[in-house]
Amino acid sequence: MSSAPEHLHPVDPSNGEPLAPVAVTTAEALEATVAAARQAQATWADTPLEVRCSRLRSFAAALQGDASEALAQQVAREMGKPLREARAEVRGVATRVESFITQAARACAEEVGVEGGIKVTVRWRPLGVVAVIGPWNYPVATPNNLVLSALVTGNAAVLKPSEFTPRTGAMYHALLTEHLPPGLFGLVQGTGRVGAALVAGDVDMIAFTGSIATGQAIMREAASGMKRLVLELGGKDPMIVLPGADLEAAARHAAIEATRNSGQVCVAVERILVHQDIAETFSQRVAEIVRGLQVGDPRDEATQIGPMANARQRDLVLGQLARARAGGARFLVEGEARGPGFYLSPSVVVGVTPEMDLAREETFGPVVAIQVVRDADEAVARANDTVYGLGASVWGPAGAETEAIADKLQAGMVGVNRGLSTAGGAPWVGWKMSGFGYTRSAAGMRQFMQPQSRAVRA
Ligand code: TXE
Repeated sequence: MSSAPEHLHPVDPSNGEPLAPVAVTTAEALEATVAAARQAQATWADTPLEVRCSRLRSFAAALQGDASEALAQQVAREMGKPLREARAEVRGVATRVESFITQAARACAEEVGVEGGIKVTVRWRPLGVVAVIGPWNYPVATPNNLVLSALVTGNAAVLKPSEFTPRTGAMYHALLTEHLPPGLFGLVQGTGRVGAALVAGDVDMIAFTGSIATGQAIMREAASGMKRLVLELGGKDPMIVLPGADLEAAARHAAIEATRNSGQVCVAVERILVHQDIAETFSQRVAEIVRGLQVGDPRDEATQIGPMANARQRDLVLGQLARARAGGARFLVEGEARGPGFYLSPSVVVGVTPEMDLAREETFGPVVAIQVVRDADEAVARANDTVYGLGASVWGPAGAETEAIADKLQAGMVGVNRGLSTAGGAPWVGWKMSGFGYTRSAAGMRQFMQPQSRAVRA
C-alpha cells in the first residue's frame, strides 16, 4: 500500500454517473485503526455481556426513522437496490439485534463439570480483533451480521466495505460506532489491496463474504499467522420441483427468488431442476410472473427490479446468457440490457443443460435457469454436482418422501416447500466450497471465540 492519497470512484448504477469519491485508507491509517481497535478491545472483553448487549440495543433503537431511511436511500443510490428492498435490509439489521443477543448469551455461558475430584470449567473468550471484509450485494446486512457477532462476543472489529459501496459502509459505521467505546469498531476503505493489507495486519480473525477466489486468497494469507476464519463464499443454489408440489407457490418462489435484488443474493435460486411431467406448466407460469415484474429506477417506490450493481456483474451475466443461447437454450422471457446505468431485465431460460456455465457458475443476476429432469434421483445428482453448497430447496408433496430428498442434498441450508430459513437460531452456513466456518446460532457465535478449559484440583 502506498501512502499517497488515492480515491475510490463509486458510480450510481441507475445512470452510470460518478458519485463523490471516497478516500482510500493509507497504510499508516490502517495500522493505527487496527491498533486502536486492539487497545479498546482489552476493556471491551472485560465489559459484562449485559452492558455489551445494551450498547447494541441502543444502536437498534437509533436505527429508526430518519437514520434508517437515510441508510436505505444510500443503499439504493450506491448499489441500485430498489428502495423497498433497501428499507427491508436496514429494518432487518435493527430487528435482528435481539437474536444476536440471545445466541451470544448461550455462546458465552461457561460449562462446568466435575470428574475424579477435578473441576473443569470451559470458558469462551473473545479472539481479539476481527477484520470484516464485506461485499456489495447486501452492503449493510452482510457486514452487520459479522460485525455484531464479533462485538457481542467481546471482540473489536475493523470493517472494510466493498469498493462498490464505500459510503454505505461509512454511514453504517458512523451509526453503530456512536454507541460503542472509541476505537472499538474501525473502518478502512479501499479495493482488494486494502483488504489484503487488513488481513495481513495485526488482526486475529477474518470474517469475509464474497467470491471463492478471494476467500482462497484470504485463507492463504491467514495461514502464516494461523488466523481464524469465517468465510461465506459463492453459491449455485438448486431448487428441485417435483410432481405433487404446490406449483403456484413453487413458480412464485422461483420467479421472485431468482430475480430479487437482480439475482445478486447469496442464496438466490440459481438453478431450477423440474420434473419432466410438470416442466411445461411450471415454466410457463414462472414466465408469466416474471413478465409482470416492474423494472425501473431503484428510488421509485413501485420498482421491484432495479439496475445491476455494476457493469462488470451485468457483463458477466450477459456472457452466461449468450453462451447458453449458443448452446441451444430457449428464452421464454428475454432479458434486455439498457442504459444509461446497468439495467438488465429478468430472463427465463429453458433447455439449460448441465454443461452450460448458467448451470455451473454462480450467475448472480436476474435469471431463472430451468433444467428438466427425469426423476428425483436425477434432480439430486445434478443438484449435488457442483463445488458449491450454500442453500437448496425441494418442492414436492408434503411429508416424509420430500424430506427424504432434502436429506440427500449437499447444502448448508435446505428448505422444504419453502426457501431456506435461519429461524429458531439455525446457523447461516455453506457446505463444500461455499463456506468455511459459519455464523448465527450459538455455535456460530463461538466461531468468534476461543474455548479455554481450566482444570482445578478440588
Ligand atoms: O467479490 P470479491 P465481489 C460472488 C458473486 C460475484 C463475485 C464477485 O459471484 O459476482 O463474488 O463479487 C475484498 N484480500 N459473490 O467483487 O472480489 C473486496 O475489496 C482481502 C458471492 O464483491 O471477493 C471486497 O470488499 N480482501 C457472494 C470483498 O473482498 C479482498 C457475495 C469481496 O470482493 C481481496 C458477494 C484480498 N486479496 C459476491 N480481494 C455470496 N454468494 O455470498 C478483494 N477483496
